[in-house]
This record gives sequence, C-alpha cells and structure tokens, in this order.
Amino acid sequence: MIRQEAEQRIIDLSAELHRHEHAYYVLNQPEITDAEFDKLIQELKRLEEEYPEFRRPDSPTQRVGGQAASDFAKVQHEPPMLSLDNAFTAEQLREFDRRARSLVDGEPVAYVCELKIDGLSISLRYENGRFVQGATRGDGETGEDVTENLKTVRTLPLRLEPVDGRVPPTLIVRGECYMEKRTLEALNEKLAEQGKALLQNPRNAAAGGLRQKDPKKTRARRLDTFLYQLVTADGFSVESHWESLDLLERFHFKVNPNRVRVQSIDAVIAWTEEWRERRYELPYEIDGLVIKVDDPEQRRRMGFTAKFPRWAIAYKFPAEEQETVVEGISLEVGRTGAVTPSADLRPIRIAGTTVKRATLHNEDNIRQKDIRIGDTVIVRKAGEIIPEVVRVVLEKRSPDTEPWTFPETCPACGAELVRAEGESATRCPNTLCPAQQYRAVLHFASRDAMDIDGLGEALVQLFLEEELIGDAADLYKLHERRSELVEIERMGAKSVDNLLAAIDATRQNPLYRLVYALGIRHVGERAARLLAEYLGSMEAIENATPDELQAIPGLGPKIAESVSEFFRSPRSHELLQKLRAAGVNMVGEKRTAPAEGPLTGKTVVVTGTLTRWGRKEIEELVASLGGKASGSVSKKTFFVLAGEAAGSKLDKARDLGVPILSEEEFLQQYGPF
Ligand code: 3BA
Repeated sequence: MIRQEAEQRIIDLSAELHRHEHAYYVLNQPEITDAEFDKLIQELKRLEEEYPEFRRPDSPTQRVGGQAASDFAKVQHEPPMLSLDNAFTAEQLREFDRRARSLVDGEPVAYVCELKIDGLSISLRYENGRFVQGATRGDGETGEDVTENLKTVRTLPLRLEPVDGRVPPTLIVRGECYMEKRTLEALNEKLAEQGKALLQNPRNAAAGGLRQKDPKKTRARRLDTFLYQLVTADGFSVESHWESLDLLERFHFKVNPNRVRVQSIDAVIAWTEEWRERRYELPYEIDGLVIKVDDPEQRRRMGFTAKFPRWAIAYKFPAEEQETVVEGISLEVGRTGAVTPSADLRPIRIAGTTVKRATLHNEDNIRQKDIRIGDTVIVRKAGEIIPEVVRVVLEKRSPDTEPWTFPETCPACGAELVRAEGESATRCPNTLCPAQQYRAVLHFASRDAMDIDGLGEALVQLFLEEELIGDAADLYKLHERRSELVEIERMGAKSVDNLLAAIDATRQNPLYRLVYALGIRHVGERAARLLAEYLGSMEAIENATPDELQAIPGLGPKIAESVSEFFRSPRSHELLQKLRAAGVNMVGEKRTAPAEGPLTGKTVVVTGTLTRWGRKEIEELVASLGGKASGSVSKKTFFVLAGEAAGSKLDKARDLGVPILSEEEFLQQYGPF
C-alpha cells in the first residue's frame, strides 16, 4: 500500500469506527457485530503502527488510554460549575416555582425535567471538533485534568459529528460520568474477593475510576457519560435548554432520553411521582431529578443566589426505609482511635442494594434511641449516606432484650476506652493499638497520602500480623526482609519487588504528602499543603507554636491545636525519627514570607459571593497585603468584606461592632489590584 492510500484508509476507517461506536454505545443500535468491529480496529491499529505520522490523537484506537498521569493537573472552570439547591417535597417545588415566576414578573415558565444521575460531574472541551480536555468538577472553580482517562469512556465522542456541515471552534459541555449498577456490583464482587474495601456508591466508583493513574485501569471500569449542559458552542445558537439537549445529541453526545418539557409545576410534580418507582428500572442509579427553567432569557433575569442558580433545583426522593433486625453491634477502631459502633443487620434490600450494616454513630445515639441487640429497627438509606438506624419498632421488642452498654475496653487492644468531656466519640487512648496502627499504615499508604501502589488492606494486615512492620516507618525497612516477603502466601518475587520499588519511590514525595500521611487529626490535604508551604520543613512544623501555626492564612485554631498536640507526643517523635533515618524527604518549597502591607497582623473575614474574586483569590489577595483571611468573626476581626447574599456573619459583625466593607469600599481603600 502506498503512503497516500494508507493515509486515506486511516481516515476512512476512523470515520467508520466513530460511526459504529456512536451506534453501539450511545444509541444502543449496533450496525455490525463485535467481531466485525474488532477487525476494523485491528486493521486501523496495524496501519497506524506502520504509519505513525497519520495517527491522530482522536483516533478510535486511542481509547485504550495514553500516558499514565503522575499527578492530575488543575483545571480552572470558566464559568465555574455551580451546584444545585435541593427540594424534598412537592410543596418545596411549588415554592421554587412561585419564586421563579415572581422573578420574571409573573410570566408563565416552562420547565425541562431531567433525571439526576448519581455520578461525578465533568466538563469537556472540544476545539475544532476534537476532544482536547476533560476535567472533574472539583470544588466548582478548579477541577482535575482527567483527559486521558475520559478518552477511554466509550460513549464520549473523541470528535464531534458536524451539524449543518460544521463544528464550533470551541465547545464546552458538562455532564455526569457514572457507572452502571451491574458494573459496580461486579467490581464490588471482585474487590470483596481480594479483601479490599467496597465502593459505596456509583459516585465513588466514577471518582475512583477517573482518578486511576493508568488509563487502562479506567477503561476496565467501563464508565459511561450523560451530558446535560451546553456551556459554549461558538457559532451555534439555541433558543432554549431543550433545544441545546437536541443539539448535543446531534454532535453525538449521549444525552439522557428520559426528559420532558412541561408548562406547569403540576406537570413537574406528576413527573416526580412517575419516577419515584420507575427509577428502580434504570440500569444506573439516580439520586433525584433536576428541574430547570427552559428559557435562557428568563434564566438570566432570575440570576443566582450566593451558591445556586435560581432557575434550577434538584428534587430528591424521600430516603427509602425498611424494617430489619439487629443481629449484633460491632465496634471499629479508626486511625485516630475513635471507636465507632455499627449494627450488624439481617440483610435487606434498600433502594436497590443489599444492606447488612448500619452506622450507630456513637454512644449517645444508641442510648437515646435505646437500640438493643435483637431489636426490630427501621433502617434508612439516602443517596450517598451510609445506612443508619432511624428508630426501634418498640411493638416488636422481645421482653428478653437488654439495653446495650458501650464496652469499657478496646476490642482490639484491651486498653480502657475514654470519652472526653463534651465529645461524642469514645476513643482508644493507646497509640500502639493494633487497630489504630492498621488504620494509620493504611492511611499512610493511601493515594492522597504517600501513595504506595499495591499496598492495600490485605497486605497491611498481613505485615502487621507477621510483625514484618510495627508502624508506617517500618515499611522503609521491608527491603531487608525481601526473602521472608517472597515466602509469604500469594506474593511472588515480582510483586514483592514492585512493592519495594513503590515504597522506595515515596522517599522523594513532596513534603505535604508526608504531612498528610502522618494522619494528624483534622489535618486534611489542604491543611497539609498549607503547613508544608508556609513552614517549609518538617522540623519547622514540629517546632511551630500554636500561635505561629494559626498565623498561617487559612489555618484555624482547631487544626493548630491538633498539630501541636500531635508533635507533643513521644510516639510521634519516634515515628518521625524513624522516617528521617529512612531518608524520607522532610523539606519542601517554602513560600516566601508573608508579605508586609497595610493588613500586616490583621485578620479579615470574607463572606458572601464577591463579583471580582473567587474564594482562593481573595484569600491570596489579603495575604499579599500582609493579612490573613479567616472564617469566623470575632472582636479581633479587622473588618468583614461582604459580598452578595452574605448571611449570619454580617449580623455577628454588627453585633460586635466590627466594620463592614463592601467590595467597592475594599477596592477603594486597598486597591488598585
Ligand atoms: N443536571 C446534574 N447542575 C444538572 C447546570 C446545572 C446542573 C448539575 C446537574 C447547575 C445530573 C451540579 C454540578 C454541575 C454542571 C454544574 C443534571 C445533573 N444541572 N441532569 C443546572 O444528572 N446529575 N449538577 N454540573 N454544572
């Protein structure tokens, strides 16, 4: 075959395969058999290998997944991805409708009703018809770049189907990435076999799938998409949201077919009633419905509150409740020693899944509800939330049940449990408790912490039981015991070497990962980054006083106290000493010292929505003036910067006599920026 012919054949094959993918995955109407499809893909692969210069990034062969990402780059969402206000009852929907109509001078309002897919929101970008970037929602302003992973999602068009013979130069579309129920069940069966933690809901499954470092793993998760919001399509005009959904379909996006446009809130309510039962027929989970004003001009007039558009609302179905029996109450010891009770239940089906356990939260909850072993109880499961026991069915209580009392000793180590004054949690005070150690090592190795590939629940348990490790720092000495590891059941030489290499690589991790991995109470990833950035080394963090810690912008007294407490413990010193000796990186890029400026030493509280700056931006701006942005108003607050729809913080500021500045006043006094 000559070069030119090859190029033409590659183009033709790509077009044909794109067509078949759409027919098969999006429309569910295959035109050829799987075998025929495979044959075409194989031919294309061969040609592209022979003529790599003709391979395009949007080729159907590229769904296998490209380069593995080490860390996901941040993506700024423009405009930000909003969130939705909730309604739980028909009356709340009527209230939403009344308000919507009053905002457009009593005009009639048409609504589009959609299913609310339980998944992870994503934003996709196409340039000249090609898929160039996909990101998760994140906090709405910044998400993570998961382009390579999204390319493996079979329903996602890698190139747009032209509409009226053309594609927009830029197209931005948003929607949901999700996993079908049976895919999730199959995956959970596999995880259970491997003794790993199960995925709680489709949202976690999608999030986990999209955060795989290796796109091949994402591909294996068989994720899917529904798109529901056209943000930009230069040169294409639509008169309504309803029309934009049709346009998305014509570009070959997968749009949920279960949608209606209605002229009254009564019709909206009828639709919610229809789906209350029908939702269980769907192959995927929905966590409600979304009701949206159809007319873009009306939307514009309705505008936004601080957090939500006033032209859309999520309707949540009432949580499903079922009756079952408490067969036992078991305790779990967490990483920081908190002991959480949960009910072992006679298995029941709730909202399409089997439920065997429900959280009992804490001692007071059990006492207040007087939950006893043997009781018949009402269990509720609502969306993401772990099932919980709502109440006991007292009529069914047998006379020989006894009130349950919280054990006095730790189920894992026998230490006497303690409950601090004013706290609801019961704790095991023994930092050497094997259950805490287990959780601590697991946390240390987890993805957002040190990220040790291949070290999961089963192995950590095994290593602790076999006394190959006593704490997380011992992981770095495992290489000395390679031969013992190889002997261990199920671990071949190759997987041992992979694990040792993975552990070794984490010695060079950035400082914030280690800070987070220590598992200090209240120190999440954000606080860990702040500590690492502002103090620059583990030593500086260890030696910082609570006041110095609190001076870090964005770090509150609760975290500061917790950090100090952690480093006061001899146990923590020993752990850090061992980590240091193992050559784990303890220094980071230090941020330049806080700027000197008109706000030096002052604390400012920002509340409400600002028009010029996002949350992070204003915090940084205040920091660049030498000040610190804090979350709560006190006597010491220098001033409150109030944006739109500011709430209770303003009242508090007025009460305390703290000055309140509008955005304009702030700009006048401290600008120009
Ligand atoms: N429609 C989720 N937000 C949705 C565009 C608005 C919106 C959703 C929706 C704000 C679903 C909030 C996150 C977000 C894109 C912001 C839907 C669903 N519409 N059908 C009105 O099916 N889960 N979620 N996503 N922008």
